[in-house]
Amino acid sequence: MERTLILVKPDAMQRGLAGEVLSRLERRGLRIVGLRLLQVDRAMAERHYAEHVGKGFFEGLVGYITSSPIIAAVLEGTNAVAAARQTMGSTRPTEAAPGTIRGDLGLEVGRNLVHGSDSPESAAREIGIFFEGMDLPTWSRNVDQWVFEG
Ligand code: DAT
Ligand code: MG
Repeated sequence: MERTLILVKPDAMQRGLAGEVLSRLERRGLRIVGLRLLQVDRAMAERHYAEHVGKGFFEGLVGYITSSPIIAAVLEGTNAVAAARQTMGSTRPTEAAPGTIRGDLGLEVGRNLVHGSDSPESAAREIGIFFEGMDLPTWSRNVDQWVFEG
């Protein structure tokens, strides 16, 4: 079982698409095990996007991700990282397949609605940033029914 860190980015929040974004991932079969509404500050943005520090689009990216409250979620399921990225679609919405979140709902790379971790290692690092010190619940699978264990 794998976990991934999802962010519902400011454009999705401002357009009233938070439920749509989470719903598509949830309907895929990923379960919510962590959820918060928060406003990211510059320090948190730099930590989260450390791999992009110094790139041409970095300042725009920080300005964007800090521009309104966002939702951070931890989703869990089989191959959660790859499954979420597939449901999100390619980074550039105009290259994302129809049927994906970005392919159906976006146009601009700088307004691409959603973040998803790119590897299990990134997921662990990013969950540590957004859910530091927080207990996440455990679900177990009982045949075809998900059972809450506390
Ligand atoms: P992803 O979000 O698909 O993992 P990424 O990690 O390469 O993509 O980049 C992080 C975010 O930065 C991406 O969602 C949108 C923005 N971004 C990436 N490349 C960009 C570019 N060439 N111009 C503007 N924004 C860009
Ligand atoms: Mg990325």
